[in-house]
Amino acid sequence: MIWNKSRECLSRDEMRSLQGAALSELVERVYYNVPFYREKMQQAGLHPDDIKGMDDLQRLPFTTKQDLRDNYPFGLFATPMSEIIRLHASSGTTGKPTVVGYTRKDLNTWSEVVARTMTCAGIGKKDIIQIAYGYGLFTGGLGIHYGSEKIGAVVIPVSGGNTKRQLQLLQDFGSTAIACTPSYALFLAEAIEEFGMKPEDLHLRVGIFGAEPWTENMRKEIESKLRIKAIDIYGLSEVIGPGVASECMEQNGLHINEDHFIPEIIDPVSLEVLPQGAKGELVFTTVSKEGLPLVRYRTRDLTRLDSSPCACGRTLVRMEKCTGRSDDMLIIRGVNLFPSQIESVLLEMSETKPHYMIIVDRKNNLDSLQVEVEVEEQFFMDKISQLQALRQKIQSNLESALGLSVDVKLVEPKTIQRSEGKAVRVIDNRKIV
Ligand code: DLL
Repeated sequence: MIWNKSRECLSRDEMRSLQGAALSELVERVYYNVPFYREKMQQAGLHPDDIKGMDDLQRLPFTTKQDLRDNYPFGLFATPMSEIIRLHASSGTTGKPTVVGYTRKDLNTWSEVVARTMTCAGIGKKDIIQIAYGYGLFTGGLGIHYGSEKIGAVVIPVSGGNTKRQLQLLQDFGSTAIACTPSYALFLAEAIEEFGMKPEDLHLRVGIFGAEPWTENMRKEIESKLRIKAIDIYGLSEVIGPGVASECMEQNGLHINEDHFIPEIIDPVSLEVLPQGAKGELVFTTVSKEGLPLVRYRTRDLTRLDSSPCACGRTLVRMEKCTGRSDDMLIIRGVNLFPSQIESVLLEMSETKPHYMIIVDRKNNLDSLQVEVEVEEQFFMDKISQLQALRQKIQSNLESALGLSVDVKLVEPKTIQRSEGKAVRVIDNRKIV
């Protein structure tokens, strides 16, 4: 089954000409509606008439997360707010999140691309899908929700966490498909054993896992422990959310919905476009989005592209499973985290020094986040209860800024190793890559 043959099975030439036409239309739209893009194009000596097709894509300037931050919250929107009907957000590099706005057409596009993702994974009308991605500002829950409704599956909008209830629903409602992060899938697999349940008692047959990097080994473990097919799905809020790319049943690269999101691979240092097949940073131009269209958006995700034919019949280019990034963003329990977010919380507090170490671990398939923080000498002279209160204060400030639980450990001044070059702020013991 293919959801939309007229888009997913075009010849390479047909796709390129469709993309080219959509690209020149997009450039015209952003030039006249978004001052940021107009200025950047003018600085580059470009006018919309110069962008006639795909050959001109490389002439356009890049857009970064910093640009979104500089124009926080709605400065890059290309339609009036009256046309926007939904907002989502993801972590920014410091205090402010990255905000994404959708028009009604954008929500329809999103449902369409997620419906393709579901179909890619062999999920259809007869399935009961348990959506255990978080609902809320994060795009995972609601994104998969609308796509699942579009294909006509039975949707269980349980959201993330509450493992006992997840297990109960899996059993009582007979869920045949599950959507969550791959690490949570492994956690569930172990919880099933702990609760004395057996995977063969469940009806689960497939899972769509993403929002964080995972390895082939994790896939094998999930597939054998849960006795399901584990499909990798990729997306990012800025571009739309889930639905950007998905593996098909061949499990050999993720088909990118390139009629909506044109991919390029660049060298993250020289910013040169790399030839097909080379590994580099993935860049997207969203040609059909209205609310927040992005021109050559640097995802920071590292991968390579392959447009050779796929046995499934889709001709959409495939990206290799993504395992690394060209920046320092961490993904902990599916939540994006930049070390700079922690730093900005600590800098705002007079009691702490901006010396800290982030220690990430994965125990029983759940990520844990510990932050060691240096505090002023005097606090170690104080009563233990005062030290405890300070620890609690830092912890709750961090937790509310990050949306993640954090274990804070206070250490005396000068105990965190100073580095002579680039500061090492993160020890990641998870070994995902
Ligand atoms: O994680 C959207 C999503 C939700 C995708 C549910 C798949 C399933 P953000 O929170 O903006 O959006 O995080 C985007 O997560 O740039 C990647 O670094 C990482 N990421 C997402 N999917 C994958 C994946 C959602 N399958 C960031 N493999 C992206 C590796 C992934 N990394």
